[in-house]
Amino acid sequence: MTTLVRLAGRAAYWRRSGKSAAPGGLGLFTQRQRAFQGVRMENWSGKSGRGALVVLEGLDRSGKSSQCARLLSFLESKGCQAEGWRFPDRGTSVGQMISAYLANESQLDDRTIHLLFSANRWEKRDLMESKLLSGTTLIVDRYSYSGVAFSAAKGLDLEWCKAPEVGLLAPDLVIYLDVQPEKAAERGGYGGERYEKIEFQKRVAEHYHSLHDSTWKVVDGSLPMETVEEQLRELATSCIQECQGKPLANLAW
Ligand code: NYM
Ligand code: MG
Repeated sequence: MTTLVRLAGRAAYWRRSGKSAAPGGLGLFTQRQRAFQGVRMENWSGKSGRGALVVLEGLDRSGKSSQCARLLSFLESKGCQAEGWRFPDRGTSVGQMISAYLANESQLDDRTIHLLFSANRWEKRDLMESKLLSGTTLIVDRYSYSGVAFSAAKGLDLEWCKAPEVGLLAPDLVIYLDVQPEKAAERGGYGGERYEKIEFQKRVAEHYHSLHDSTWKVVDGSLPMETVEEQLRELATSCIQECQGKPLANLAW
């Protein structure tokens, strides 16, 4: 009962903005899941179409990385050409500066680190575009929305935070894994990096909420892992099929 009340509360939270958010959008799952078992995958290799840009967002320890990995292996097992990406990409020289900052090994001004996170996406933009155009679906763990939500949670102006993201590729699908900050904090490995504090994560959640629009799919990340995984499979499958024939777009907020 308590759980039901809490879930209803979370759904209402995402609907309240009047932008028709998504938990309700997943209401048809039981029925559609059955149809999904038999989905035909022959159109997935992207020979004629482009890949989809699928982004997972959420608080630290909301389960994004595990779900990205699960989704990727599912897609690959179905013959879909797909790659897993994440931001920050700590493998570049910009990414190494970000990584040192997150590990509290260096100090940077709030605006400077914000722009580095953005630059880290810009340095990958062309490669992302060519992968997508050649038919590869990208499953991306964090994107511009993390950039804005985390920096705005420090008190930076929201519009200022959005500006450097304009012109990056627009995702075909944004999935938000909704987990309450207190729940996320109970999960293993929490607290090791800068930003992993409950009060801060609450502010990040508020900014995610103000950023989301009706295209986002909000999935309850506190459900069992397999349930979340199933929902993500269906969302990604539909997205990959629906984006065929649609041109790539730029992020415009
Ligand atoms: N983060 C991530 C930002 O502050 N801005 C960004 O643009 C991105 C992509 O970095 N706490 C924050 C969110 C996380 C941290 O991400 C590292 P991860 O997914 O824990 O490696
Ligand atoms: Mg983290």
